[in-house]
Amino acid sequence: MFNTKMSGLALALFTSLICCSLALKSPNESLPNIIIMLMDDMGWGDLGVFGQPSKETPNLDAMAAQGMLFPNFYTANPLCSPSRAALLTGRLPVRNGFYTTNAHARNAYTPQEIVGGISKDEILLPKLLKEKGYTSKLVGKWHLGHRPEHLPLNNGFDEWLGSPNCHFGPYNNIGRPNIPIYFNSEMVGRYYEDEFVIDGKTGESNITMMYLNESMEFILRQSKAHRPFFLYYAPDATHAPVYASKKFLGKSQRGVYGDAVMELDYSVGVILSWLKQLGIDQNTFVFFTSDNGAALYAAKEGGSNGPFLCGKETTFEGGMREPAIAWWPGQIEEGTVSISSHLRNELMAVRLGLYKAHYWTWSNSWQEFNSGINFCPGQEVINVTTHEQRDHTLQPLIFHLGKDPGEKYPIRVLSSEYRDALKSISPIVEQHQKTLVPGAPQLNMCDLAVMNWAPPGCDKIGKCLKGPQSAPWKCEWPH
Ligand SMILES: [Ca+2]
Repeated sequence: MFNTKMSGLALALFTSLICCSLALKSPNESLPNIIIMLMDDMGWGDLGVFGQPSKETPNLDAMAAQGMLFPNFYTANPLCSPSRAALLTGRLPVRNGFYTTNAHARNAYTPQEIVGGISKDEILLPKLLKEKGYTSKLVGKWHLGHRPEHLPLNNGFDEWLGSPNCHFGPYNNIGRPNIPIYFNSEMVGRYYEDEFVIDGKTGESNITMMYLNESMEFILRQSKAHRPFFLYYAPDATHAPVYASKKFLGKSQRGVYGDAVMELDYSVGVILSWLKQLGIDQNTFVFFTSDNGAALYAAKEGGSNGPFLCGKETTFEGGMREPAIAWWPGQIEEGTVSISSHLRNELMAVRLGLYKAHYWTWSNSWQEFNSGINFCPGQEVINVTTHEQRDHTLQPLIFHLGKDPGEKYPIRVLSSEYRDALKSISPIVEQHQKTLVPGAPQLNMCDLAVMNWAPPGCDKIGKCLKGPQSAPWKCEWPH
């Protein structure tokens, strides 16, 4: 929500780890490969290592045992596009333009009709790495805009297999086109068609396996060529409509969502084994996380945020705190846990040490809530999970996340603990507000003419469609 703001913690961590490592190495030593595994809508509570009772993530649990677990890791934003834009730019969505000014504190992203996308003025991680000689590949969902200038190969990546938008559908290709799948700079098909089918009834799809094979082929090719690589592995099977391949369907205790988690866990295991088999594990930094918390409103198609309040689309812990594991044999000590205090500040909420202050609260509107959309099912907390945007800026709600990770018991305003916490947090908020230079908002305008009617390469496979005339309007973001 303040989806206009957030922390660049994710990228700051990667950058500090990687830059330190680069600085420590002599010029003769090869540069470390980098793999960021970004899950879609997977929650903190979906991993066995964080207590998921079904214990269906043995590979991620082993990865944590061999590496470093981050129980306090935050995304930049509780929604796909702004979170991913922040990850790749290292800048808050309000700075990199992934927000809207059409209404106050709304969640905005890049559906097919969005006109904007990642600004040409932003510097993305693969662009920085290219200067060091890296080859970069995206496997999976992009979500930083789907018009040609916004696509991955025009923003620092060398290769891509995946889609520019969420795999919503199927559509009829008349009022709305099915989302294309790209191979590098040209489309090779559309979701729900040919080999990219997702069976709406069973949830069966081979796409996660396709992404795994593509990732392994890329790693092998770079390894053989002795070229440093950056693999941004961003499969989207845990985003509704969730899907899994036949081998995994029905195997979990948690329905198709759990099957998708099992398949992704399997894929992570295969990739880590592949690195070992190729003898490059000691020279590859792997970081696993998710773009936002589990979508509780998706009911059985959504995951778990463990003990945390609410989920995707909210700035409560369930929306912002993500599962995270760093793995780099020989560099990161086995079985370590990082609980270092960190700072995350934005207009809606700020965390400092164990204290979190909410300056605004909102789950979703009464209108939406009454129509059955609930971002906090079973977790209504009076004056906290509010259904109107409630302004607490004069007297923020403060929680102690150590004693109260579920954000259910605000600290009494008249207590010395409250006064002390606020005294520490206020200067940080002031500093943030004083230094904030908002980017031009990219998520304000929509237009049906910009949808994926005729992406590059459509003529070669007979998949070009005819769209309507341009008729832009101000996008509406309901929550
Ligand atoms: Ca997401």
